[in-house]
Amino acid sequence: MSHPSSAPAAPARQAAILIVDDAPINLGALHALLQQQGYQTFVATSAERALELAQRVRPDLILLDIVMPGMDGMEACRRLKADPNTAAIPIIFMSVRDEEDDIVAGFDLGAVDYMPKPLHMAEVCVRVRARLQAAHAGQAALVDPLTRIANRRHFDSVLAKEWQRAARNGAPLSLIVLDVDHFKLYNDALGHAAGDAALQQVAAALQSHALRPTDLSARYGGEEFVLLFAETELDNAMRIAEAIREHVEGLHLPNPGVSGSAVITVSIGVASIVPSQLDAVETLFLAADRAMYEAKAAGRNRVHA
Ligand code: GH3
Ligand code: MG
Ligand code: MG
Ligand code: MG
Repeated sequence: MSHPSSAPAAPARQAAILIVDDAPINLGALHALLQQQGYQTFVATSAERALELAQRVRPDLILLDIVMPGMDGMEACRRLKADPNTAAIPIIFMSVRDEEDDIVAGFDLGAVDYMPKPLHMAEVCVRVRARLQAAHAGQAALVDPLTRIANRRHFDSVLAKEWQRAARNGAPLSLIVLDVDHFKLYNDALGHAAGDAALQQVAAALQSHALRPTDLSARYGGEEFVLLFAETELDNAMRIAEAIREHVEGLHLPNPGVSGSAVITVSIGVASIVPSQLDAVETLFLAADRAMYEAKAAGRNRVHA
């Protein structure tokens, strides 16, 4: 697909839609319609093939037929929702079986919508657009608008899940809590806009050290950030924390509010725990937070555990 070079702004990324139906005539009609609407489309004529494609292309939306030979759409939905890589993809069921029971079962499995067949193409367009917008808004609710990394709400929900998972697996969970040093003085000297820009740079530095898909960096509030590492021992987390501390210092963002040739630095607390059923999830956070305050008290621009 080509875009006219005179376009005023870069076009938003096309949403990718996976269409799953064993009847080629339905598949063809939906494919033509959605392509014409400007979506990137992928098609599968079986649930097995759909699962494979969903893994590979991570579509933004799946239109899923229910009655298919082999695995049916209900089972495909169950498997998509059970896999963390595909669980968040919204699914719209399509079926001639429009009895109430099927609709309820579909929603129970985590589908976001249900379109009875025969499909009306104008209605398909409206529903697809509505679901993509809702998913986009849902994503936005998890992101800090200034730094574009995860917000506190998202972090808290991931921490709760990772805590449970680590408790089941007997694996260590590590947490970094990071606070920008003398940031009030930076704001006072250079203004709030410069402060915002500095926070964006610190967030980008932090995120560049969250390398594995399960590592999560987040802005916890103000000038405080957190980084969560599953299956990570304390000494590894300490190494990463030290690399982040050096990285931020190396940004050389002068802080004229502090005497001398001071630059923006961060104080970092690190904690690691193998969760048990007896501990509360707050334990880990409190330990990292305490270590961060020790780093402050010891002179800032350092890592404590
Ligand atoms: P310390 O080294 O002890 O952490 O000192 P500090 O000045 O960083 O700590 P303090 O808690 O006194 O001040 C935090 C400052 O961070 C005050 C606040 O204006 C600033 N801040 C918090 N959120 C934002 C933001 O979103 N943008 C900007 N520009 N400043 C922020
Ligand atoms: Mg069918
Ligand atoms: Mg603070
Ligand atoms: Mg601070």
